[in-house]
Amino acid sequence: LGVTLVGFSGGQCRPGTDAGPEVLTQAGLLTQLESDLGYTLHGDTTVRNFNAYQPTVTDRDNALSNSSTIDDPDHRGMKNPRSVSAVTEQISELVYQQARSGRLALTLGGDHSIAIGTVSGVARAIRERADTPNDLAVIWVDAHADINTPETSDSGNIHGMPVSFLTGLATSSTPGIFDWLQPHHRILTSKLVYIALRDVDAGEKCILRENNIRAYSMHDIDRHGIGAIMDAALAYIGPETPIHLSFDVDALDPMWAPSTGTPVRGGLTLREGDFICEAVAGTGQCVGFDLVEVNPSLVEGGVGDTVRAGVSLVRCGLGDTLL
Ligand code: DIR
Ligand code: MN
Ligand code: MN
Ligand code: MN
Repeated sequence: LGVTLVGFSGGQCRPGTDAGPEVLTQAGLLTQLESDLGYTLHGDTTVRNFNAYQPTVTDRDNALSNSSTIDDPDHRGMKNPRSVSAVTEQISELVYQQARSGRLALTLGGDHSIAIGTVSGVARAIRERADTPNDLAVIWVDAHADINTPETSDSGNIHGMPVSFLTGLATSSTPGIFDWLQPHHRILTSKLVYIALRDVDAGEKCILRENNIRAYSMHDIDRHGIGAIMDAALAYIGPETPIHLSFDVDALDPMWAPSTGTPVRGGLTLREGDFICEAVAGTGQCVGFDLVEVNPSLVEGGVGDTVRAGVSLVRCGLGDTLL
């Protein structure tokens, strides 16, 4: 198992998401993966504070700045664009190294912008690996589609844009702002499947429709049940295709996961979330897994419920079985 712990919150506006990996590991998650599930952990099992990470600044705007904090003005409406670009570039390389070695790449976030790094790193590794003939598929479990382009986004928060950069629907050649993303990092829109959507922006709905992207909303789950939805999702992807599961904890109903930046009512039960993870693990095709958007600083009563939910999701995704 290749572990990457990403303390980062620059893809959205609420501080605290950077402490997600800390609270998950303090709850014993990594120890449980070793002792209960029998994994050997590789990678860096200490949390890295990517909020403090300073990008190498080469562009004209920043050459003038002498301050110790990054001068990172908005670009095409994106907030913290240089910081998020530099952090995701580094994550991409770390996750690539793990996936290239044939390890399942587990990343604990951090906000969902970090998936620009995780998915790109895994996609690149899978292209190079001889044991994986097909390109990577991504199952994005989220209340949100995270497929805004900089131009369609109302918020400017990059955690609402990772899928557009990963699919090439958004590109940038501006130095220091996602110009590192190359074709070998990208995934096809035809290999993307959404589950648990219920808060999709108007511009994102157009993008999903125009690109004929496979999406299962909460309505579909209510109508058919999570078992039938997972059967359909996995049949669409096919049995020979490696899968990256990117799980935003806000896919769960706030009853189960209240400590997250953008909770939306009417979400998955914890059992439905666990079932999704178990179903993906059961295919034997899972090569990458992210759990993101756990924010310990948001809820009066503490982060306990959300952490317990997160631990459960990761255990299920890594092959824990009920019996
Ligand atoms: C919204 C919210 N669609 C945006 N996105 C969130 O900012 O682009 N993603 N919260 O997780
Ligand atoms: Mn390959
Ligand atoms: Mn979300
Ligand atoms: Mn998300």
